[in-house]
Amino acid sequence: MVKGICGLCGGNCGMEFSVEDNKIIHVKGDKDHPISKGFICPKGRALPEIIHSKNRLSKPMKKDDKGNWEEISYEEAMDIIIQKLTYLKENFGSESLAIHTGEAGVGKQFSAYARRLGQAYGTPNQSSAGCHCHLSKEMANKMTIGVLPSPDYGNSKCIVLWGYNPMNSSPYQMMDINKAINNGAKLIVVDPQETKTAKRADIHLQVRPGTDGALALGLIHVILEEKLYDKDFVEKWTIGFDKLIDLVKDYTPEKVEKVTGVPKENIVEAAGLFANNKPGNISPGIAIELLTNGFQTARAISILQAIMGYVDVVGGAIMGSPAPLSSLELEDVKYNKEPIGKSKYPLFCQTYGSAQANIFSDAILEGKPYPLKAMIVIGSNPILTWPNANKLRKALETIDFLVVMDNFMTETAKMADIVIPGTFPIERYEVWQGADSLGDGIVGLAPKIIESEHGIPEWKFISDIAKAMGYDEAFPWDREEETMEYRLKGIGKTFKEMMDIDYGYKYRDFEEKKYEKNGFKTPSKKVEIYSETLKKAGYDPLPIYYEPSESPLSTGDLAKEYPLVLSTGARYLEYYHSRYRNIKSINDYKGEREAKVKINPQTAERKGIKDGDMVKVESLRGKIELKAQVTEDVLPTTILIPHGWDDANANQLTDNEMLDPISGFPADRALLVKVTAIR
Ligand SMILES: Nc1nc2c(c(=O)[nH]1)N[C@H]1C(S)=C(S)[C@@H](COP(=O)(O)OP(=O)(O)OC[C@H]3O[C@@H](n4cnc5c(=O)[nH]c(N)nc54)[C@H](O)[C@@H]3O)O[C@H]1N2
Ligand SMILES: Nc1nc2c(c(=O)[nH]1)N[C@H]1C(S)=C(S)[C@@H](COP(=O)(O)OP(=O)(O)OC[C@H]3O[C@@H](n4cnc5c(=O)[nH]c(N)nc54)[C@H](O)[C@@H]3O)O[C@H]1N2
Ligand code: SF4
Ligand SMILES: [Mo]
Repeated sequence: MVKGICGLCGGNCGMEFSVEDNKIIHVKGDKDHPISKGFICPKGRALPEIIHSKNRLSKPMKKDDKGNWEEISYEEAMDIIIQKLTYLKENFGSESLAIHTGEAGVGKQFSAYARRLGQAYGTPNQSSAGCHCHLSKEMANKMTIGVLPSPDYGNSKCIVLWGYNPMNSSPYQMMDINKAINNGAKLIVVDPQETKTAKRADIHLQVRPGTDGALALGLIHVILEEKLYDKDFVEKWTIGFDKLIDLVKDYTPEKVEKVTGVPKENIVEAAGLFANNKPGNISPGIAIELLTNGFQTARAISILQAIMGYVDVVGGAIMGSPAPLSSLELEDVKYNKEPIGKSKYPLFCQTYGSAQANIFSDAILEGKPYPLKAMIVIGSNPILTWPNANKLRKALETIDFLVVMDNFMTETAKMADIVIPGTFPIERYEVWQGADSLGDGIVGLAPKIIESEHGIPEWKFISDIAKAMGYDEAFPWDREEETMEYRLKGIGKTFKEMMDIDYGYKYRDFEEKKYEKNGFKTPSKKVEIYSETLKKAGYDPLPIYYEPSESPLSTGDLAKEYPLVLSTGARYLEYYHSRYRNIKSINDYKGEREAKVKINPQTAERKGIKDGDMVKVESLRGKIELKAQVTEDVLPTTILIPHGWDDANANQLTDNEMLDPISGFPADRALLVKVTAIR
């Protein structure tokens, strides 16, 4: 048995691997891991089957003029790529190339290398899964309290899971959540769906999708009205509280019930529960970000937590910081053009030095703001995950040059000119980071468990392009161990030292109320209920609520034809975005072998739909056909569809035009659709 890290998701569970002849024979969760403590999920258990799948890509491939695939050598693939990148740079400027790393790159080394390649080549169009994940709420929290805090579940007295369902999405966190509940902590769930977790909650606030911002202001209203907030904290550590009082004045439980659909008694009760069971914390999930009002919603939720004084205390929301690894950013990079999206979403693009990939299809199809001619996509499957898939498909059909690096022939890889086989995390070294249940930061080096027999290590592919383009100075490393040595220098450890530790070491001990020493990491050093930064950038400085771009209230006429509110993408434990539909044990796990739309019995009856019937779901962007799952878990006004299925692609319904005005995030969780039975 060799110890290592699963790496298939961001959970970094500890695993023991039985290896024979460079093959993984068996895996099991390792009790010694300080965070996962022996837990593994169905994806982790299927790791040997995934890694050794016969469908795995094993050779670089090129599409010929007729659209047929031809296996080619790595050297030939490189020649084609280098020739094309040189041509593009000379004729259209470096900015005509975009480099995107997807979810598979989050917390993995290759996303930082890909950025470095983009910088060396001179394209500002570097992007990541952060264009539609995590960064909107992170930026909202940065601008409000300085960092996105993480909840200390184990010591909490009131846990609020807000558009977050860790039972499916972060199952390794359930041990701490269950422990707190067993110790008497209250549980509040905000979700349009009555999930298993919602069924266990003390209160389930079953919102209309996309109205979370109004609910947050309603909860603040009750807390202010009943004077339940932390007066000392608010006085000493916030700016703009008086303006908050004005803002929430109107958000009475009666009004908020009308907007959100949550009964007013539940709003009052939830506010009391959150305020009277100290300390509490709120976990905002992806659901509150994938909205056209997501950024301000994240701010309202952050402020609700802060005025209770729940930040940076045991059992509250911990303000940690990542381990100071050596940065892979090149310094003083100058670009000829701004990244795509900068003029529309300046704060987002500036904060993250990123383009906004959700509108790449417009740049490809219409040359707006300038033409995008080529893309290198590593560890992402945009056709199934980016908004407005019909438009994106058209764009990728017309793009001059598309390179996809993946482990499988995905819907996006099928559209590429060149496909490069990638590796899995256990086929390379990775630095992983996490925090134990006390909030202490842990950083570790995940060892390479087997050599890849098929794939090209991502860092090598990126580094080979860079070297062939003449950027040796920016990419001085020849061996993977050297790249890791460089990264680890920042934390004062050598590769060997880190390899000698099974599961990392604590780089930070938890310390309460760090803000008392240095203030909050905001311009005013206080919690910015009112944000000058937002005001200067032309946005509302307060956490205002406005209706989603499409909703029964904001677009009443549209709602006459498209009367149902659709939320897409709620996670299933066994699948990961578009991954693993080709893995037998995962398909067998619960027998969910196809996409199904969740629909309330009343709605189904009205439309003559029975459980298991095929139905058509249509939005202004497109339509898909899939099976109905008739269930009381959703309200009559709302339907839910999972994403990631190629034969019923939820993103054919989503939109890339009306995006969050601050972050450019798409409205994947609140759109209008109609459903009809197929006869
Ligand atoms: N198994 C598995 N785990 C994953 C992933 C995966 O694909 N599969 N993806 C990973 C990634 S990248 C991410 S970002 C996380 C996301 O993980 P979470 O943040 O937990 O997100 P979801 O499960 O997508 O949604 C959580 C809940 O939000 C509810 N919801 C839908 N619309 C709304 C709304 O408008 N308001 C509110 N309040 N709730 C709403 C859904 O019903 C769902 O129960 O999961 C990660 N973990
Ligand atoms: N409608 C709707 N759309 C959504 C969401 C939603 O809730 N609703 N959620 C959004 C969110 S939060 C996110 S994060 C994005 C994720 O969107 P993507 O980033 O596109 O994620 P995946 O579909 O998991 O695609 C990852 C690809 O990388 C490959 N891969 C896995 N590991 C590796 C590796 O180590 N190396 C390489 N080279 N390839 C690898 C996989 O085979 C897979 O094809 O989707 C977003 N899209
Ligand atoms: S939650 Fe599952 S997929 Fe994620 S690291 Fe743990 S075992 Fe692996
Ligand atoms: Mo995500």
